[in-house]
Amino acid sequence: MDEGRDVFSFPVGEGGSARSAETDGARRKACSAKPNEPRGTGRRRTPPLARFASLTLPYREGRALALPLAILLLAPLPAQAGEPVFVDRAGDLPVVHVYDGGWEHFVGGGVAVLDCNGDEKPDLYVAGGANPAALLVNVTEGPGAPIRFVEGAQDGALGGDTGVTGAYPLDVDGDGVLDLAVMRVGANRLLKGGPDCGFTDATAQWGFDAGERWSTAFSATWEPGRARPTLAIGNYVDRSDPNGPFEACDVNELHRPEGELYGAPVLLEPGFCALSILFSDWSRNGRPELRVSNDRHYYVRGGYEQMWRLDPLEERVAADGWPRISLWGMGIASRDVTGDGLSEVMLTSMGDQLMKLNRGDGYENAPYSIGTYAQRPFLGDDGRPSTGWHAEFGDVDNDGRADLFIAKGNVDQMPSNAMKDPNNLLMQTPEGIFVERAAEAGVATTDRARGAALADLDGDGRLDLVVVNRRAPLEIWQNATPETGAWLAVTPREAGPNVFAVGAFVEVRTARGVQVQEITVGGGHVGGRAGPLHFGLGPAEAAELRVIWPDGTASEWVEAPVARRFEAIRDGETLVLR
Ligand SMILES: [Ca+2]
Ligand SMILES: [Ca+2]
Ligand SMILES: [Ca+2]
Ligand SMILES: [Ca+2]
Repeated sequence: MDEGRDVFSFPVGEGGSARSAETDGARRKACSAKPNEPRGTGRRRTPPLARFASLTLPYREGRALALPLAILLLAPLPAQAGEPVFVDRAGDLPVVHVYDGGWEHFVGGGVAVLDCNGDEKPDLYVAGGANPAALLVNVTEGPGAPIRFVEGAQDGALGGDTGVTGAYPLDVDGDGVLDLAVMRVGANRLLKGGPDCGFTDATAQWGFDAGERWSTAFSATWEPGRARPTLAIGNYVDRSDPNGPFEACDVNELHRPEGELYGAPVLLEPGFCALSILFSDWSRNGRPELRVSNDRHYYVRGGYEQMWRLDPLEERVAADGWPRISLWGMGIASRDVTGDGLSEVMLTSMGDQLMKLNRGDGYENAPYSIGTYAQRPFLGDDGRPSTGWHAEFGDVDNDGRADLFIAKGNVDQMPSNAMKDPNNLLMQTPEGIFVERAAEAGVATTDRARGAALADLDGDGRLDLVVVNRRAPLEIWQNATPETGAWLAVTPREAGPNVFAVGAFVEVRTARGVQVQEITVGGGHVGGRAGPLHFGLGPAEAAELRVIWPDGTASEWVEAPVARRFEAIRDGETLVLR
């Protein structure tokens, strides 16, 4: 494979039309078209739900609210207190960090956010592709002070590692210190976290089969009774396939612990060129499943979005609520948006970015009017379809409603898609509609964005933003939104081995209702975040919270401090907050 060859620019026969996500049988048929056959007429199909005048949003306590969406959309959007504003802090970085490299780094470019020195300031481990990965240690003076980083030590296991596509923080060995799972083109690594952001390579010590594949996705869950998390690795194209790269997707891997070590990986077959995977208890039945989002660009035909059950290990099929859909899957975000406690998913792709509403036993496409499809650049005169990568929900203005960031950018020089493709900051309105505010907020940059993260880097209660770009410098944005609402940031902890309670659901209750977030490891685009769950609380002056632990036990509701970051430690049926 020539590194310089733009294998992403094969003729797609779109005629400039939007590459809409698949929604029904008629459109699924297009999946089986040869790559150079025209797909569709170039006209947007209305997603099925948008044909209806109202969207029924399930609410807590079994109440249903019929929302006259069409009427709401005709009315002017209500004034939002505190429009989002971000301040550019990239110029203060100690290094100019760029994700770069040939074909194998057209994808990837993730960032892991974790506090690696215990000072409660989130630090960054940023993939570099052909460039060395960077460890950036947060030295911001305090809440509201300009966000500052220094370079972390590049000795030891970090060692200026190249070939890194991304990384995820998690505590593999249950010692209460976050470790790193590093995804690479070639052997992956498990790095054990130590004091002062020191990491040691524990790949062999933990018996982990590092492989030699092109890894682009990761997720982890704790299966009952196990001493270590079960790790899943998503792999992209099989570089050793002489008939590749098209229709040459590699298999994915499930690494189950045997005692305190990992056994040989179980291969998840078929693989369809995964670019994001996520363990989530999406149906809230206590049994997390593995969602795999796959890139149709390389599987070309026959592939689809996958969902694996763990026990027994098997794929969901159409007969149990899993119709086959195909998209150019790049990233997964997960959050309950409708208020029923079930997490929606946001799947990034080329053209339409697809939000799927969770109905408990399956999903349906969100109506087009929800505002998250973001299929073309909203700025400039390039009308070609967008390319979406990392997606993340976070309440940027703390009004109590999750907003959505999507990193956008051309694969490299793909002529079918926009070259100047601004990132999206989609702010959720009280009606549950998302409206574009990236330009107003100052974050609508048009470099080839890949990974990203929303995290409160200065501890002021407002989520800041990190964006990793291919062939352009890392961006740091400090949230300076005025008049934001109340907030809290909570880190649940319990006795090991699953110290950080991955798989727990945290509920926060105010006068306005209950919000829920699941603690997950995975998703995004080759990057994730560990640390407090951030809840915006709007006008609330008081809040209660409870934790539904991974074993299904629900704690009592306890009064939660507002405007504070704290731990919620499991103590029998209650919580100790500190
Ligand atoms: Ca730190
Ligand atoms: Ca650890
Ligand atoms: Ca919000
Ligand atoms: Ca902040």
